[in-house]
Amino acid sequence: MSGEFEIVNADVRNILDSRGKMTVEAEIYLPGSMGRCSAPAGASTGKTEVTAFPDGSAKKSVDFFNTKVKHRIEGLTAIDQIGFDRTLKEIDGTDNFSNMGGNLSTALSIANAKAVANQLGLPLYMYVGGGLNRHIPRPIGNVLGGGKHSKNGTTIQEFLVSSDTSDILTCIFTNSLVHARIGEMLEDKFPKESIGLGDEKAWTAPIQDSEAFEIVRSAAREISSQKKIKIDVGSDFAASTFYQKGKYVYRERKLSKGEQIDYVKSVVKDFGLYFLEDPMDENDFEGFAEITKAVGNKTLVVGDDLYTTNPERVRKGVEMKSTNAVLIKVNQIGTLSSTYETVRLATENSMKTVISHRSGETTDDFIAHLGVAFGSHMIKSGTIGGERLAKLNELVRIQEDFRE
Ligand code: 2PG
Ligand code: MG
Repeated sequence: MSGEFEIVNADVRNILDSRGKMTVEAEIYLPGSMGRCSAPAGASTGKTEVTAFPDGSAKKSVDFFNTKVKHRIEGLTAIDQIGFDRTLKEIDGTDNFSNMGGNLSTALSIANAKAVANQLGLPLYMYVGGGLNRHIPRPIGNVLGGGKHSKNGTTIQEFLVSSDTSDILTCIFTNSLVHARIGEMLEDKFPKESIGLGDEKAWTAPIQDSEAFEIVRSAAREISSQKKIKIDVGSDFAASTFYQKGKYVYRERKLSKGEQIDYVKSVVKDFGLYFLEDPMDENDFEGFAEITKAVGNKTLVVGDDLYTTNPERVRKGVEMKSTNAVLIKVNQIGTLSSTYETVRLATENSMKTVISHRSGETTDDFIAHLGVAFGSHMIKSGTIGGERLAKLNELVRIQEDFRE
């Protein structure tokens, strides 16, 4: 049995991500199959994420692999995913993957799972996730934004939409119609200027946050009434990115913690937000809890930088009732096994999970499979752009399997 799943070769190379920056791609070979995975990279990273690359260098990750990792993982039994991931941690020797880089460990860990799934003749979503109920997550996508994902955009990072239909193709197409409508609205507003796209292909323009909420709501309403599909609106504040010296610093004003909580509550109410990510600084578990208490019955309050897919931090969030949902990004924690532990912990404590892309992506579609395997409530993966649609179109294909 173990022969069939023995790692006979492993390789890593540098490739480019959607921002044109270097990342890593890993390949794990078994006697009769291969698994390949490339890792994405964030721009608005949480402080407690594992290190993406040693000294910020994707090339150093490859060097580390060739000298320290390759000979140690060749010969391992790939079907023991926990053992494989534990070995990666041992080789790295730190608690945040700062020697090999969490992007290398992510690529290796997922490539290993893909190799086994391929050897078993199963899609990745069927192989991963034992004990969790499989479910097709509903796509939510960024249509307008700023923050660290563009220059001179809004202070708030993302304004998102999610069409409330279980048919994935209809959902992602309707989301993209809202994106297109927003483009037209911005063209009308700035007839003499060219309007750009941010890292995730959401529109970016020199507008105020309040105006962005208005634009997204009105575009969503228009498309909703045309298509007769309810469209939910959401936002990722990524509040840590504009939290400075105890204040939330917007372009036009600075808010104290109490004022930020009031402001967040008011936008949730005024714009009927269904999805609300990182409205407070990443260390303010208590501020999150206040917001969840106020709006959590109707709104998904999601922790991203707050939790960084870390089981310890999610445990704290459960105890403090900080949120009712967790954003899941494998490269925040560095391995599939640790990610699974976080998802299981969240699910057992009635927190919903939202699987997510990063702003710098590759065309790898593994998050579509993990979202299904983990029974995630939603998948955040943009609305347009090849690297975003690689995941969303894969979800269209996966849904066909569920219908057979
Ligand atoms: C986020 C992500 C993805 P980044 O904050 O949720 O949208 O951005 O990958 O830059 O952390
Ligand atoms: Mg976020």
